[in-house]
Amino acid sequence: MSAPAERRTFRIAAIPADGVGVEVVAAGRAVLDALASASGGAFAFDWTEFPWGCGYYEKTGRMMDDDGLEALRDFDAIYFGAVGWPTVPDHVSLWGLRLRICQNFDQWANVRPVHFHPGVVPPLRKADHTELDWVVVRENSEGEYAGFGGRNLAGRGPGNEVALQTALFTEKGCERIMRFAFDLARTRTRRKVSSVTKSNAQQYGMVLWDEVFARVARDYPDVETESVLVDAMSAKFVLRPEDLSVVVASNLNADILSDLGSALAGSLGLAASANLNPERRFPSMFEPVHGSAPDIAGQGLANPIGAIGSAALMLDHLGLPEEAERLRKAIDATTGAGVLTRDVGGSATTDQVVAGVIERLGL
Ligand code: GGG
Repeated sequence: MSAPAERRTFRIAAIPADGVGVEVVAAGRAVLDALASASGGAFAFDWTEFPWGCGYYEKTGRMMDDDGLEALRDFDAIYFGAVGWPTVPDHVSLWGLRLRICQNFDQWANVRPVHFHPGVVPPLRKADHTELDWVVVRENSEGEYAGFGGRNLAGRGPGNEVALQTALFTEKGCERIMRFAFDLARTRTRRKVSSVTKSNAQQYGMVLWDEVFARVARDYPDVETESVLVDAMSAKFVLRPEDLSVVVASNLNADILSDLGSALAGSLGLAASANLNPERRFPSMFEPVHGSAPDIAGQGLANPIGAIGSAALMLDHLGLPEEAERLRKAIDATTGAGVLTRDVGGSATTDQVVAGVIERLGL
């Protein structure tokens, strides 16, 4: 039987990488394939899996192939698991794979939604916290993760070593992530952008960030704004979550805040993310916020909701918003029915959550 004329086949690169990354990428693929096979041939996924990660490093001395970026370049999207394993130094695994892809493909906007999930009782929920619905927008190409610095610069010996880690802030880099955050705020019920820095102590890059934020804000008079120091914002996340909508921050600050946000929503295992190249010159990458969790890897205990939520973000990106919405509803119906993994107080296995989501897709 031939496929319908308008059938769209999306070429997706899957990189499960390490630990629970393998389990949650398999989970997300199973859900996406179920959606595709129920689409009556309207769309399909053509998966290519890459074996990169710490196991690959141990065999070859490389986290990914030297020509790996070339191999990825023409995919419609990348679906990523998690990177890191105790046998490889974390900075080697992170820079050798995840950051290499993010930076070379100019995935400068890392979008990390944080919200309550039905059925999940968050650790600090207060009676008056009726809402927790944010998007953390992380500058993903420069800042503290620009990769500039060095060690032992003055030739000092052991015990006297000196290390320098330089953060890079460019006016263009700040401006594009802020415009992205403001445009996103305009699509949300609460039109507000909170900018986060430590500009009282870091007087160069983060003061530039503040100045660009004030300038860009003038182009969005319909959007409420605030500038908050990162220490105060950490407290605000806990004490006044209902007062936030879009939070824009540098690479390091947003990395930390989005983990805090996911923990406040119940677990890191729930959190989805998209590393976007908004110009679409390069493929974007979709991955759960969590890492490889060596302590539970391979036991069927990983929470796949973050990875499945990332698959929904990928569907949005591929131009399938109705399918993305259908998937988000199925995720909510699954957690709402109490099909929960151990990290959020349940006893379901990864596979049981996947089966629960597929069952609730309404196919
Ligand atoms: N799936 C996300 C992941 O593997 N994270 C590992 C990690 O250490 N990430 C640091 C970062 O987000 O920059």
